[in-house]
Amino acid sequence: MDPLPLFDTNPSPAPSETLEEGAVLLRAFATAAAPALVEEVSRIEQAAPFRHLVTPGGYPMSVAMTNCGRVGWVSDRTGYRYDPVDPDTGAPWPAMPRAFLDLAMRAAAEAGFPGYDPDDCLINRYVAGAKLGLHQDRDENDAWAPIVSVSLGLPAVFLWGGRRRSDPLRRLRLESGDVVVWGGPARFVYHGVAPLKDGLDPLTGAVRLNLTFRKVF
Ligand code: MD3
Ligand code: FE
Repeated sequence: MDPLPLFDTNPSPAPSETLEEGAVLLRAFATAAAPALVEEVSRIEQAAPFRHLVTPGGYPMSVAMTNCGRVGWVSDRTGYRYDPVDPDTGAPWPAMPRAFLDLAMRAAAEAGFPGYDPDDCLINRYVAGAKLGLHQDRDENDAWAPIVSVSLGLPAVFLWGGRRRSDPLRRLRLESGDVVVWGGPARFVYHGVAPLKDGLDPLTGAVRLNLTFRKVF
């Protein structure tokens, strides 16, 4: 009998795939946990409702957002920041659920970033037509720790380029349960999400949810 492959700790059905140095795609890594994660999102939104943040330029984003964790990412006319208080409720953000933390830690470790301890989970909610323009995530002080992204519900086309806005874009279809870990040298690539196509997902209905875990401090 063959020895057990003790070196392979990947519990996902599909092998991991390196997108570029520092960026790892874990197909279906969150599929088993997905119903529990979606359930936690509905609890979080009861305390910290989804809202359309306004950009510094004055336009409401088409993606609705909320957060859980020690801080939350917010945007308003004054700029972008991580805030320990939800400006819409005046209360601290809901605590990060154990199931969120557990999944983010396992995914980060799988991608080569052990001991991940995220401060924020930003939750993005897309309906048909919602999109995220090309941007970099650069409001975090820790520039090496990964951002762990978990897709739930309707599929989306994720766009990512390079460290310059003008770098060519690649397209990647992300489906429910897919996880991408962006760390180290991949941390500052430009990325965005193409307008969501309408559809119905058995878990989320007419919606795509994306969790992005962030190490802020
Ligand atoms: C690559 N969210 O919240 S997740 C965001 O699907 C964001 O909602 C998208 O971009 C979404 O900021 C994309 C994948 C992702 C997230 C953060 C990254 C890729 C990244 C940060 C650096 C590089
Ligand atoms: Fe981003």
